[in-house]
Amino acid sequence: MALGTTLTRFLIEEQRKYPGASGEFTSLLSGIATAGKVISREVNKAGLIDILGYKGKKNVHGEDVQKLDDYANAIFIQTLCHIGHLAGIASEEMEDIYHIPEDCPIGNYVFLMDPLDGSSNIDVNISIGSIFSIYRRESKGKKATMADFLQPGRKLVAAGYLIYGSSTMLVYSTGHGVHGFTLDPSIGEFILSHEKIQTPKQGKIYSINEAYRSNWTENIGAYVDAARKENKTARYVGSLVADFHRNLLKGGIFLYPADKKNPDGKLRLLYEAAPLAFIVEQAGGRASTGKIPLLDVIPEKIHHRVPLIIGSEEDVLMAEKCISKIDK
Ligand code: P6P
Repeated sequence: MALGTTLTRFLIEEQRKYPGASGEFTSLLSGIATAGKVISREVNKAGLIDILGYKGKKNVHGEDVQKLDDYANAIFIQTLCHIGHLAGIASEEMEDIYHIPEDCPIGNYVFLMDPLDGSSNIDVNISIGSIFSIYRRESKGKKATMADFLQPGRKLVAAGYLIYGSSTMLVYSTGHGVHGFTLDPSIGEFILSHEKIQTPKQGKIYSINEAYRSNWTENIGAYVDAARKENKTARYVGSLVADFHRNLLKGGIFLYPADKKNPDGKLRLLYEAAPLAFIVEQAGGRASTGKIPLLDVIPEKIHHRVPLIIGSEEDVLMAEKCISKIDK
């Protein structure tokens, strides 16, 4: 049986297409793939070893930290800090910037991640994911500065996610389309399975936690009622990467609006919303806060939260129209 196109081969062929390419992305994305394989192995045996259960620690947002969150965070740092293309790392699981150690070469990029999103689903065997972003650094000194991280999504040079589900997939874009690779665990290689992903312009799925309806501060309810009238079906996993990935492939819309409890929304701009917005725009979809394009939001702090409406272009436009109608 033919091997198919491995991630390594695809990266090399992509690099050849752009003569100016320095190979930095090739080694960064290879490092991300390696971290993904290690995390996939642990996630897939999480029920068998004592890696579950709360570590008794809370993350910067006051949420209980599952051991696997910490583990995934550490694996990405260990895998990427030696590559020599990063000046710093920021993570949903870390309060401050992680500066590349003195004994590692410093590079021109910064890496941001949600190392294991949806981790509350780990012990009930629901798909979870890692989300990542890469920006070119703006500062010139030896150490990365906060300004290197507080960049709008419009300035992303690469972004993507790993989804640990019925199979483990790596989906990423460097601004030249979205490509998906499925891990073949028998050979430990990511194989190209979804080249040039384009998301349908309209979908049949809307994805939102309707339990919060009475708390929504925008009139998202008007959109949900419109979606029901269009006979859309509701699907909500409660794991952002799982909901996003299904909608990316099949079409649909995911909404996590602001509410009275989370006036800025729950999801993080830098670690979740911006990278997925970059991916969805590259796939022909749309992402916004409901008011402005998501990629234009200027981060004020590294744990900046933002409302997120993302998915098929026509569905997101419809949601924005419903919201703006009530505003006028
Ligand atoms: P709720 C998981 O904790 C997460 O950050 C996302 O993966 C998911 O989409 C969202 O929260 C679910 O939040 O409030 O509906 O349980």
